[in-house]
Amino acid sequence: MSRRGRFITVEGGEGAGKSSNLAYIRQLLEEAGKPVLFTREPGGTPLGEEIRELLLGHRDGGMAADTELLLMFAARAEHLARKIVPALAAGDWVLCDRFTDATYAYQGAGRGIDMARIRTLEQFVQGDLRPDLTLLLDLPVEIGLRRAGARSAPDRFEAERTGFFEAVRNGYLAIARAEPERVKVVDASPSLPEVQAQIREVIEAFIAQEEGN
Ligand code: Z5A
Repeated sequence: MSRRGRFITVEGGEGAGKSSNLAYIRQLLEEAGKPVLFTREPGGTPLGEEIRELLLGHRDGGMAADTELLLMFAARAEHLARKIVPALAAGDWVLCDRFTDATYAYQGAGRGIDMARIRTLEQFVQGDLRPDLTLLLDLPVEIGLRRAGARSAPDRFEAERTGFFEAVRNGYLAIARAEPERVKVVDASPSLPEVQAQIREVIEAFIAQEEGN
């Protein structure tokens, strides 16, 4: 595939402040003259948003872990085919709220699904496509849960126990340790302006590096 745009993803656990910071990242990219397509997972397309409803719904008994995994990748296949790949090919920069790192963190580290099975699905659905840059908003679980609790009623994921979120956080940090070039860890525990100062530094460095290439 010809890839003229860049693919940036934002990840983090509960209450990490993704929503609060995505608009800021978009603004930084647009100020630098990059055409930005903003999207999210699970979701991003009409069918993907329907799958999101199934995944986040408050339904008795939830769903089997494998069902959840396959629905995440079903939504992703649709998202890639209809939105992400065409946008990148057209030269847009795609800014995505969560992507496959979330599957490794939530379904892999959190639910205990074998990482090798996730890797197989990743390769099947994405081929060689991976994000160019990932910002991981990291903070201690108890601070995140306090922030999220103050925000709204919990969805099916948010109602999980603390141990689950500790595993998710560790899963994300393991990815960051394994791929330090792609995954930049932002300390999301200080005030919003302090978090944004770190984000600005990461985004400016990435743009400078891409423009140098
Ligand atoms: N999921 C999955 O399991 N597997 C996958 O492959 C994918 C997803 C792609 C939905 O995601 C769920 O899907 C998610 C993982 C799963 N489940 N969970 N949990 P989502 O991204 O839509 O859901 P979310 O995690 O709830 O994201 P969010 O809405 O962006 O929330 P947030 O990161 O917690 O951000 P926030 O709303 O901006 O911040 C929370 C509160 O903290 C809010 O009141 C802010 O005003 C406050 N805040 C933010 N920053 C600060 C600072 N710096 N100081 C003080 N207060 C702050």
